[in-house]
Amino acid sequence: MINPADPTRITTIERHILEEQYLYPEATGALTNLLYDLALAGKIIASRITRAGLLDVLGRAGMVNVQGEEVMKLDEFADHTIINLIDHTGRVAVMVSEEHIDPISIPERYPVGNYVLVFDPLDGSSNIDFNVSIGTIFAIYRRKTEDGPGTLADCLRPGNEMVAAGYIIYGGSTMLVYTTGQGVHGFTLDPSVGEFLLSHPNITIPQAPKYYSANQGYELYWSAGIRRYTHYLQGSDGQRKRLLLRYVGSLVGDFHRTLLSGGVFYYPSDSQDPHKPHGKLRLLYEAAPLAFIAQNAGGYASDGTRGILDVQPESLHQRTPLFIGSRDLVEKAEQFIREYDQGLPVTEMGEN
Ligand code: FDP
Repeated sequence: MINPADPTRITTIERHILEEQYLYPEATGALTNLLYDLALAGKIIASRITRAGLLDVLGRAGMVNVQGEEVMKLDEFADHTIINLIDHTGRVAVMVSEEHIDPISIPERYPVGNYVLVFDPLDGSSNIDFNVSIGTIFAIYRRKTEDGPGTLADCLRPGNEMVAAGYIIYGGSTMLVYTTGQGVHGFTLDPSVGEFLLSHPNITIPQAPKYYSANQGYELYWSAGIRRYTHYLQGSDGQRKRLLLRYVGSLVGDFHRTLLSGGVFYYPSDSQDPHKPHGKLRLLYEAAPLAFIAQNAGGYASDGTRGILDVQPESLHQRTPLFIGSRDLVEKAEQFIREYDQGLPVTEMGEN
């Protein structure tokens, strides 16, 4: 954000993160530097994405990731960029990436740190070929074990133990949005100076929601509760003013819009694939970081029955249904699920 009275007084992301650190005199600076490493990774990935067509990196790399999906070249690039920028810094004990089946250890020649980084290097990758917004999602935890290499137990943590989370969206412009629990702040990359500048301080989800967002192509496979909830959002059951539909199919893009405009994004479980009874999105590095951001912006995220931040992960790549955005709309989804999918009496639902 540029001060018109003095355009030299700009708030860079580095300054903003440092000023948050000064609130904690005991802080070592490791978290500050880790966040700044991620901002740098975002700049490098953004620059590569911008030149993707020219560099001929679009298309598949011919490999299959741990989720059984084809890996694209940009996914690998983003994954390697983050790991290579962070593994030698002495700031993290272990990392988790969507692209790696196991936790990523710190090479023995480097010091281990006190933090755990989980990330989805390039989310929404099915959109890469179509020049649609994609993003990087991350969350940071303090390690649980005392010392030595980080362990699986350091990684399998409920979101309510998170110390920071954020995402970088590569769209018309590149933006980084993060929170350490002190408000949610958005920075826009100014390509002319090569730095993220504060553009959206203290983001809160607007009171009046605008959009709902879901892939209605799956409606046939949705439960009765989800179908009725969708009709509620559309205003077709006469209970509320209708919301408009927007769906990008890139979680970061759909979440970013929901955060700024109000509304709800949901990717529920469906009956399409019996091997994926919990929807598609990953708990650890997709749902939980965005849930932490939503909560710090006055919103809420649920798996349909409980807060996402309360879910204890059992495995690194666990999937979860996700309902996220304006608190009242997410709570309404929980109510519809309770009434129509779990058969609880209406008296337990409160008003609907
Ligand atoms: P993608 O497969 O393109 O990587 O988690 C992956 C994700 O995208 C999310 O970004 C997005 O919200 C969702 O999947 C889209 O899934 P559908 O194509 O099933 O709607």
